Amino acid sequence: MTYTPQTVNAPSGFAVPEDVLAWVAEVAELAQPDAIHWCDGSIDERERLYAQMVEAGTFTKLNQDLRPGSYLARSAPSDVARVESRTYICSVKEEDAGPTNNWADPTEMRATLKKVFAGSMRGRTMYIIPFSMGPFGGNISRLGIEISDSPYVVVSMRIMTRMGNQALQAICDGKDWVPAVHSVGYPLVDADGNKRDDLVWPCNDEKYITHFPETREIWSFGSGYGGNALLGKKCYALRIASVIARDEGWLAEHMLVLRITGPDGRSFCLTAAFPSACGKTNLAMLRPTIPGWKVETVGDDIAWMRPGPDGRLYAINPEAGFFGVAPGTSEKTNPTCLHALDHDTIFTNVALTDDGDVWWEGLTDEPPAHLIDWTGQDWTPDADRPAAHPNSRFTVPAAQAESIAPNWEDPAGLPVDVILFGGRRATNVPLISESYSWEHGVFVGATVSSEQTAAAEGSVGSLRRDPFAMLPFCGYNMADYWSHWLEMGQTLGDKAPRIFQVNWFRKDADGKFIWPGFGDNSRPIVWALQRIAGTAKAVDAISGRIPAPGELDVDGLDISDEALTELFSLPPDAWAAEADLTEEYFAQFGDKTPAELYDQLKQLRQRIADAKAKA
Ligand code: GTP
Ligand code: SPV
Ligand code: MN
Repeated sequence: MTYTPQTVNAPSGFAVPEDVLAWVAEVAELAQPDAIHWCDGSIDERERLYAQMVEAGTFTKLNQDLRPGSYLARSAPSDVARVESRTYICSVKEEDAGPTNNWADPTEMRATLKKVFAGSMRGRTMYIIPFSMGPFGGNISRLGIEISDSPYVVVSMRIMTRMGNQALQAICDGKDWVPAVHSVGYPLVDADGNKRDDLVWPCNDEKYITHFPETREIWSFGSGYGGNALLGKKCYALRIASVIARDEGWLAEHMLVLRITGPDGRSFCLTAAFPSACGKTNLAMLRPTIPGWKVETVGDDIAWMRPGPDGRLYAINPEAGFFGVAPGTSEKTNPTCLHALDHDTIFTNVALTDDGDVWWEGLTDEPPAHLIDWTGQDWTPDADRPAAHPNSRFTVPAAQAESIAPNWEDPAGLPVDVILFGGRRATNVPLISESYSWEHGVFVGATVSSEQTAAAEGSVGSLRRDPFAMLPFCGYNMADYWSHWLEMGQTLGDKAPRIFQVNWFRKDADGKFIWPGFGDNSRPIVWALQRIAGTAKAVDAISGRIPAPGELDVDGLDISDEALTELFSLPPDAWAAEADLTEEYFAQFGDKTPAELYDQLKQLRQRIADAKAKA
């Protein structure tokens, strides 16, 4: 097939800009699809794709009495999470990607991509997916177009972004857009015209998730899963957007956004950066166990934040849906989330019950007697493997959460009062601790470590540095990113949000979580808000300011004094060892590491020395 800007099947009624048509034609010429479909975002279109995927075996229609409008997809066992080892930042200069990213020379990567994309869509339909990250209007939201040969990506993007005609119209009106090209890399016809059957989850063993920060382009090959394939999410809203944000003076962050209101009616906007599978979705839908407090959800994974006309920092959720971790979600841990999944949800890699419903580890105390596991095999409770993949997920419209904030789609965003940084730490890091200053907060963010989860390939449980929970998502040199955060503090001045560090995951000697977590996470958060309101007391400690004795509300909580003490214990020797590791960590960024962070390290060491002297 030969494609030109005139023959890419552009929808009538839209004055599609020449550059869009030329780009679509160029990708079509390269990938050689059988057909091109421009997605309008309609329900008709969605229903056609759902039916087509059921027919192809990609989707299993769930019991429509139990889960109306809901489907189950099982991915290939080799395609279940983000592949950080195959994720590249292709900046012109290697130092602009920095030591924490995989760098590839842009010219070489373009040549590689040309090779793998050549004919990669043969026998398939190429979908043109116009989308907006963020609600239409305002000066924080931005547009994109994803080209993909995966109908699973189309229907997922319809939930996760504002996808379809309204986004295309905004692009026709001349708004800036980011191009993103995706192929599962499994053509159905080879160069000689030989056909092969499709797979239920087509993908390729060779994967490339590539970003070109200077030209703001995304190319992804070989995976159909999550952040590898829904290119509006991590690729655009974090990796490319973090670069745009640096250039334009705003922040693109791996953060949930929520509004929390106290008994006196005062509301606060809170954002929180936790690494993947460390509790953002759960906190975003928190049901406080402290009476009189209420949480409303704005976003569960990404925040775009920009200084507003009054000099405060305003946050939007650029997404329209939740792509959340299923295992562990239950009536006890996150009822709000569970209820959102009652209908119109796409489940990926969870288990199927005999009555056509879904199940995952942690959903119920007792597993059902029989299931079809995420690989499609029979499963019984005596099996020595999980029924749902540890990174199995749901894709659900954000509006389906009963906790959704009434103003969650305000394009102007919400003014942020408080920022939390956290991770999974069995030791050392206290339940909550207040930063001494913005610079100290940036130091805390820059030194976050967390135990690795199943959200990416790698060894689950091992401790790794994950600064600002952005390790896999920062589109440029991490040390330059820290400098950008320090500059933002200068811009915001005394209107800057206050920064706290939290850790829900401290364990006792038996390896059990000390803190009950979930709804009770409202307790340290309320202390933080009372600090901002000036009504709670703190004491200076190694990590920052921690609640003065009796200041953390543990009313009605069954927790011993020893456990509480343990949650805030800050062993100076362990902290000294961490400080040494931090110095080594900073050293790998050479002279890019901001002097302010070395100054903070010095102050930390002073506090450690003071604590030792006192002991
Ligand atoms: P991504 O979508 O990968 O960015 O993850 P996330 O940060 O949104 O993580 P999520 O809220 O889905 O939580 C992941 C896992 O952590 C789930 O299995 C939760 O049950 C568990 N979890 C969340 N909050 C808590 C908590 O307060 N305590 C404990 N012990 N576990 C928690
Ligand atoms: C994460 O890994 O942080 C996610 C899931 O939110 S994915 O979209 O696959 O990146
Ligand atoms: Mn995430």
